Amino acid sequence: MSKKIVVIGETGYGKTTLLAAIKNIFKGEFTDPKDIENIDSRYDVKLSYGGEEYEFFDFSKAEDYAENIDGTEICAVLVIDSCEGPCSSTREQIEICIEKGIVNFVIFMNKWDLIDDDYLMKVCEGETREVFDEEGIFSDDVPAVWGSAKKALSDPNSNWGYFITKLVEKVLSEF
Ligand SMILES: Nc1nc2c(ncn2[C@@H]2O[C@H](COP(=O)(O)OP(=O)(O)OP(=O)(O)O)[C@@H](O)[C@H]2O)c(=O)[nH]1
Ligand SMILES: [Mg+2]
Repeated sequence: MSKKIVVIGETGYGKTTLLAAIKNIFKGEFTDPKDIENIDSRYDVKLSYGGEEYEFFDFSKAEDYAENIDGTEICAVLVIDSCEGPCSSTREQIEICIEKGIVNFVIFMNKWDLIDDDYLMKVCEGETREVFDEEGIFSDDVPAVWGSAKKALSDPNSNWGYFITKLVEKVLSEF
């Protein structure tokens, strides 16, 4: 049976772009094939890794969270736009995941390409961790990976692609 992973995050933070990059780098397939250029479309990605099948679900629409998360997911990847930081929907989405029984989270600090100063990235990551702590998830246990989904999508063989590999391997190996 496939292991399931949900990708959550505020609209425009880069969930669908991240899934497109993952699909490319891990030579996965779309369970619902759509034009890769059309990043507004909702699609899910399936890939094989280490003899296991994994399915990633893109929950771009708020109502999807409650309906489609059933707690069997091995983890939720929270995509943060590092220029914006966590927002009210971030908290709401984390709460829904917890209510549904998801216990593992990974933070993807996206849009690193737009931020020159690592200090600002650290501040943004810290603000995101605070939300987890306030929701009762000990944030020291939540891995965070910095990267750029957009850069990784356009240049998968670059360091940007490597950060996506790191993110996915963390997700697949830890949970
Ligand atoms: N500069 C930059 N832009 C990015 C990055 N990732 C995504 N974007 C852009 O951000 C915009 C939103 O990306 P999407 O992947 O559609 O975001 P989403 O989270 O799926 O949004 P919804 O489906 O509306 O919830 C697009 O214009 C992307 O090209 C990144 O790493 N860097
Ligand atoms: Mg989307």
